[in-house]
Amino acid sequence: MTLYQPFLDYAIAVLQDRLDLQPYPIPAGFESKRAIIGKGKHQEEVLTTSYGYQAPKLRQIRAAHVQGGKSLQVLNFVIFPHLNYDLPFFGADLVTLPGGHLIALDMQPLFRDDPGYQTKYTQPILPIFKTYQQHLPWGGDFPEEARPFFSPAFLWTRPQQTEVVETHVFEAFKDYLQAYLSFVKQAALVSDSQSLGDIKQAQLRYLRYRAEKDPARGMFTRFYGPEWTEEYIHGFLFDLERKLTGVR
Ligand code: DBV
Repeated sequence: MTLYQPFLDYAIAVLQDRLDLQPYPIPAGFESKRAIIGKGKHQEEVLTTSYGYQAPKLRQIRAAHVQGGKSLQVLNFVIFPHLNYDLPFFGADLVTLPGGHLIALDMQPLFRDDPGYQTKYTQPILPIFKTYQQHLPWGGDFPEEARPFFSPAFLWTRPQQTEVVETHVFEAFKDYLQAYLSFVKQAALVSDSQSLGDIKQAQLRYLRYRAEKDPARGMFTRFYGPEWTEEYIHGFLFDLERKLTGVR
């Protein structure tokens, strides 16, 4: 059992329990991908597996799970709501590299600076955030340009010990996901055209940023080559633009 497998298992079980979950198509060749990296005694297999679901209010629920031995484990898990809901994105980036663990967990807002939006989607999360803050201190250096995409309840931390990931981070992940699913349950259809336009723009802004700045691009390119990587990013991980234009 690798470090983030329990996170993935938990998420899928809870989603199945609380949503009318359907599969979301994963383009051929991207469900599972292997490479051998390193030389001689240091050879290691890196396996990337993908998971995709959808639900009535949620356009795409997807996960990428990278397993490459003790010092290379990643679970990137994002929920993209349909464009006729003002729901935030659920974003989890759980990363273990030779240098240590890097954890990002948030309900990523569509409208970061709108007080009404904060009241609706950030304030209810702040008590959960504060519960974990003492065990999961702020992770420091963080790309300034990414700030608009995170809420004030952004859990960003770099635990030294794996045990902290297995305990506090796992508990935080569960609480954030449960809270997100409560938001989903409550979310009402948006129908006025001004709001719909704003949501679409905010979704595209987020999506373009993430596709362009994907911190995993370098890693995937080294393992699987540039062609596979770009297609994985634009055709699966961050696919909204293609889905909107119908380009394949
Ligand atoms: N990050 C992804 C996807 C990944 C992934 C799809 C499937 O968006 C993994 C894999 N994240 C990943 C890896 C690293 C990070 C780092 C492998 C380490 C990169 C490296 O050090 O080589 C949150 N993830 C990060 C960082 C941040 C995030 C802030 C540090 C990167 C840096 O310092 O530049 N989550 C990430 C992020 C957004 C988000 C930037 C922006 C909206 O939601």
